[in-house]
Amino acid sequence: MRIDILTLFPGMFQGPFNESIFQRAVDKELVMVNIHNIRDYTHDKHHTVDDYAYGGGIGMVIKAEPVFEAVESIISEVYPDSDGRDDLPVILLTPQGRLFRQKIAEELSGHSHLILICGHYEGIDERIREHLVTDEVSIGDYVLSGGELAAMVLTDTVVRLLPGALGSKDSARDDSHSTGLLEYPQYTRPEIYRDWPVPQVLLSGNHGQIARWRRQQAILRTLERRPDLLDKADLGAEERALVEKIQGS
Ligand code: 6GU
Repeated sequence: MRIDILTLFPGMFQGPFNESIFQRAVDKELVMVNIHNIRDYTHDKHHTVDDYAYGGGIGMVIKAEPVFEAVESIISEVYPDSDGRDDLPVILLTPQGRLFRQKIAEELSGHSHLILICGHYEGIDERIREHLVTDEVSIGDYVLSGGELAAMVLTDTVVRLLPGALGSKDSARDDSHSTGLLEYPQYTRPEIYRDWPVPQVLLSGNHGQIARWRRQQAILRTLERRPDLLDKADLGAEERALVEKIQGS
């Protein structure tokens, strides 16, 4: 997968992409991430990326030209023989976008190429939204000072889903949210820490019993903390009945 990120603050992407699972995915060539400074696509002496808003008001607006030029130059570099591809997501990170969820990450992880545009200041020229962007994504109902952190969140979430990114010991299968449930509690050695023992069932060696306990814990935990998730969770008839019994009592 190739991910191109357009930003006014390329330095923000230093640290997070050079560690851990993400770096492993880069090393294994599962993903290539290119950070582009929007300022590099300006032509005037002052490298102007923003300007006053027509109609007045406080705050500056990101200009259309450098953003169009950046996206078009990436597309002509990657797809020299065509005008790009109809299915290439060009995603604007903005609090006005659709709410980012695991489902969207799964959908995006199926593409071979993503272009992400980080919004900033008071806004971005509306023609970018209308004629360049194919999707707008927000990572939650709060306001960040820019789309960069949101782009990192999206990139991290998508990259760890790529086959091979997690290594054989880890797995995305039981992740909170991929099952529609929160994850079950985990323990490692020692068996008793202070006077807190590990639940006996986990030491039993009975894999069927352990699997059932974990599933039950995941359901109870979701019921306690995020009951809103249960409506859409993939539960068996017995599990559904258990939840309704607890909810009803
Ligand atoms: Cl994508 N951008 C900004 N600026 N704030 C946000 C956001 C994005 N998602 C949540 N808050």
